[in-house]
Amino acid sequence: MLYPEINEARSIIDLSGAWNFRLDDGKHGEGYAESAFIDNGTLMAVPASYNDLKEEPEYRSHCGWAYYKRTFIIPNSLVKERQVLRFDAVTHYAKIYLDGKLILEHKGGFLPFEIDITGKVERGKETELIVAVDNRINHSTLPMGNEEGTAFFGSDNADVPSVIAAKKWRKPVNLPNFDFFNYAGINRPVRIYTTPVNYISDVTITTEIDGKDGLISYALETVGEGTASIEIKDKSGKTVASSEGESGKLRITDAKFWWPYPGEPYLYKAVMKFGEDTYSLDVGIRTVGVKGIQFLINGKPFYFKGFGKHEDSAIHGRGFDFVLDMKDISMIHWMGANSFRTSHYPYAEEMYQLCDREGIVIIDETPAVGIGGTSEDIYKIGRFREHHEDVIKDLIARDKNHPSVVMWSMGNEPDVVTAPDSAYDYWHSLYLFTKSLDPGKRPVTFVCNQNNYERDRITREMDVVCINRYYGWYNLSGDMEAAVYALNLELDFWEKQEKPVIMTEYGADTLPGFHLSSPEMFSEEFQVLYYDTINKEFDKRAFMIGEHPWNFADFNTIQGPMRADGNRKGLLTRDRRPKMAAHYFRKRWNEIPDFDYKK
Ligand code: BDP
Repeated sequence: MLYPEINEARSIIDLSGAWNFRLDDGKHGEGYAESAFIDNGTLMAVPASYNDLKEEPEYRSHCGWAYYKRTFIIPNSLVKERQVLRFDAVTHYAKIYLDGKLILEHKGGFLPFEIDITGKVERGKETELIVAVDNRINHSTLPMGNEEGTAFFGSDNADVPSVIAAKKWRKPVNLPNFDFFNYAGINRPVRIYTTPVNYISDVTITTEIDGKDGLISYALETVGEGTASIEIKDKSGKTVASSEGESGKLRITDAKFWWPYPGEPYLYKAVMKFGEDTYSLDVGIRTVGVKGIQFLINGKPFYFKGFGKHEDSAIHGRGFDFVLDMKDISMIHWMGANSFRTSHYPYAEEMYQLCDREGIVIIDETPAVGIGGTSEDIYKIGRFREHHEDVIKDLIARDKNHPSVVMWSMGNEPDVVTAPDSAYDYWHSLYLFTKSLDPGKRPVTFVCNQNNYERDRITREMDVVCINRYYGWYNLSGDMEAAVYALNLELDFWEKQEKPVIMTEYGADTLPGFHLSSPEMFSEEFQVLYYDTINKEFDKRAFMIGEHPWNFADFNTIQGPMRADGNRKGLLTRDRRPKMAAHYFRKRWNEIPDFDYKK
C-alpha cells in the first residue's frame, strides 16, 4: 500500500486535531453509537492513544469500544479527483461510519487501511466521520490477550478461597499476554488523499548489485487508462536511467549503494508516471542475504548493534510522535548503534522513511506477540492463523520498498515448547508463506523466548536464529557467574546449528540514579556488569552476529507486582536520558565496526 504523497497530481487533507470522543457505556451495540451520544463526551487528540490524556481512571483501564467523531468538507478544487480516506493505524479494531453509514471495518491495530470515498461525499457539505475503536484482546487478536479459564492470572490463580471468591468483583479488563501497555485509539494520522481518476495503485521496487552497477527492477500496478513510465534521479536531480512501461529493469552504471550509517545511505528517487498521475519513491540500491553463519548487506558480513524498541512515550502513549522518532534516531546514532527491531508490532511509516534516510537497519516485526499463555496447545485453541497471514501480507505490502528493512520477524516469543509439533507446523508453514510474498527476498525469522531450546524444533529452522535470553535476570538472578555458565551451555547448542544468531533481547531492570558499590539488581552498576559480562561471551563466538539489548528506553506496561512505573530495562529513561549502561554501549559500539567484526 502506497504512503500518501503531495505532488503535482496528488494532495492530502490532514484530519488531525481535537475530535469529539466518548468511551462506550455498555448500552450500545457492538461498535455503534449515535452522534448525539458522542457529542456529550469529551475532546480527544488525534493521533494519540486516549489512555493517558484524561485524568479519570476509566480512560486508562477501558476495555471495549470507544467512539471518535469529526466532520470534514472536501475542498471544491479537489472534488473531481479520486478521494481516499486512509487510517495509518487504529488500535485494535475499527468500524468507520460516514454520515451514519458503516463503510469499512478493519482488524489489527498497527497497519494502515483505506477506502475510496469518491462520490460518497456531497459537494460543499460537512460530512460526519465516526470511528468506533475496540481495544479488546483475546486468542483471536494480535497482540494476543489471555482468556478466562485458560490463562495463568498470576497469583489470582492460587488456591486461596477468598481470592477465588473475590474474582466476581473483578471489573472486565484486558489481560494482555505481553509486556507493554495496551495503548489504544486512533494512534496514527487520518488523512484523505487524492489521486487522478486514472492512477498508480502500487509500486514494487527491488534492487541488485552487479559489480559497480546497480540494477533496479520496478513494477507498477495501475487502474484506468494511461501510459506508464519511470525515471531514476540521483541526489542532484539528474536523471540516470528511465524507461517506459509498467515494469522493467534499469541499470545504473557506477551506482552509489545504500549503506548503513556511518556509511552513506544513498537514495535515488524513482519518479513514476501513469496518465495524469505521478508518484515518487526513495530507492536504496542494496542487497541482503544469509550465507553460512553470516548476515550480508551488499555482500559484506554485518554485525547488528542496536535495540528492541517500543513506540511509547509519556502522554502520547503509542500515538504517532514524529519529534520522538527524530530524537530516537539521534540517540541511536549517539550510541553508535546501527539497527533496531520494531518489537512488537509494525511502527509508523514515517519511522521507516527516516531510517532509509539515516542509514538505520530494521528488523520488521508483526504484532504477533503473546501467542501462548496457556497450558493447552495454543495452535489448537487459538483463532489467529488467518489474521496472522493478513498482517504479514499487509506488512510486506506496506514496507517492501524500504532499503532499511533487511529481515521480517513473524512474531515475538510464541510458545513453541508446550506442543512442539504444532508449533513447528504453524511456524514452518508461515515461514514459507512469508518468503513467498516478499519480492525483496529478505531473510525471515521469528523471535524465540527463553525456553527448552532442545525441545523447541522450529527456532533452529529460521534464516537467522533470534533469541531473547535473561540469564542473570529472570533466572540465576543477580549471579552473573552462574549466568555466564548457563549462557555458554546454550551457546554451545546454537553453535552446532551452524546458523547466524542474534541476541534480540537481554537486559536488566534498572532504576536511574540507584547506585551501589557492590552491584546488585536494579542498580545502574548491575546493568553495566550484566551487559559487560554477557557481551564478552558474544565476542568469543563467530556465529553471534548481533546484540540488541532490551530495551532502548523504559516503557509503560500494565500495573502489576513485577512492574514499578513500567518496564525499567531501558538503556535510556522514558524521556530519553542515558543511564550508565547507555554510556557503556556507546563506548563499546563505537569500537565495533558494522562490517567484518567477526572473522
Ligand atoms: C521478553 C519480552 C518483552 C518483555 C521482556 C521483559 O519479549 O516484551 O518486555 O521480556 O520481561 O520476554 O522485560
